Amino acid sequence: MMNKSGTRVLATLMVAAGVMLCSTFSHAADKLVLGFAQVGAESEWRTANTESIKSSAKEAGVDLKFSDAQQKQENQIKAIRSYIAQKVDVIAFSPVVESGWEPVLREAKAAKIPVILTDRAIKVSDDSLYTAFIGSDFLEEGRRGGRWLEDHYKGAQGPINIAELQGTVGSAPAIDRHNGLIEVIKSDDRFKIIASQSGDFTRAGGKQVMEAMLKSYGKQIQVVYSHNDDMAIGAIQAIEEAGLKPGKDIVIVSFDATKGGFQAMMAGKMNVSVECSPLLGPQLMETAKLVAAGKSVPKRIVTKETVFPMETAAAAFPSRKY
Ligand code: GYE
Repeated sequence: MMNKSGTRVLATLMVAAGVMLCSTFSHAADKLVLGFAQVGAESEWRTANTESIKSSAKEAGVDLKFSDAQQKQENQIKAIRSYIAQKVDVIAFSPVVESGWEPVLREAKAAKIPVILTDRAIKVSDDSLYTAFIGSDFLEEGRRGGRWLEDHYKGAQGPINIAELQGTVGSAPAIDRHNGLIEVIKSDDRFKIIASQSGDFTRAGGKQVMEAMLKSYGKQIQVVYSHNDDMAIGAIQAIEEAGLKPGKDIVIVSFDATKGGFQAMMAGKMNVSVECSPLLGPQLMETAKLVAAGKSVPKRIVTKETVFPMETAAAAFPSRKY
């Protein structure tokens, strides 16, 4: 038998449960609002990444607010601030560079808006400034490029001169694809990086830097280690215009494995492309929904990837999605 106060407690509990149910239901009826601050449209990889985010938001019924920072950190910071002002449910962004994010992320935290990083990592002293990071392991990608070189030049005599086309200065993929290569070749003194410069991940940048490097080093260059396919494609043009054969006179190692990269490999002009998947949209939507519902998610979600040497390109090409 329940006494009077017991009945009151039960009634209070039922009301509370009712309120909780109502708020859960009304929340579920609302669309999740996700503010996404994209880097730009600098490469084929990036275009595929944007497309993946937009189409998976639509499929997942997420209200996506999207902005393009034209490869400028200040624009990305502005976009994040505007998402905070609009009180979106979740903010996601692909940080153009690694450093300089603490102030704006502290603002998001103060506004209790969870932040998910996609594609590129950041350097912050306080890890609680973001909830999760979904993307590739660029250091491992760099090692894969380095290991392919070790394999390709097994038993060959040195020196093997490398010209490096770096991605955007200060960006996680540029830093880590460089460091991954160094890690593998540092114990093999045949390999020498004789030139290294940024082409900002663009085709035009790759072509321009390659032209200058060919002028300074000419036939001394045996390998081009390009941080993405777009710059490699630009470099291939410069090499051909200089009367040399890319893929033969100069070995081309690249990253992303986009359709453009595959076409270059099938034409025999690019020797290998280390895969980096831009198809992060579905995982982002899934994670954003969990985070908005207060569920815990893994801090680090690593993308699955492989390596495509040119001999494998024709067979793999038909099933490539970007
Ligand atoms: O490799 C490059 C793009 O962050 C992984 O950015 C991405 C890189 C990608 O511009 O093509």
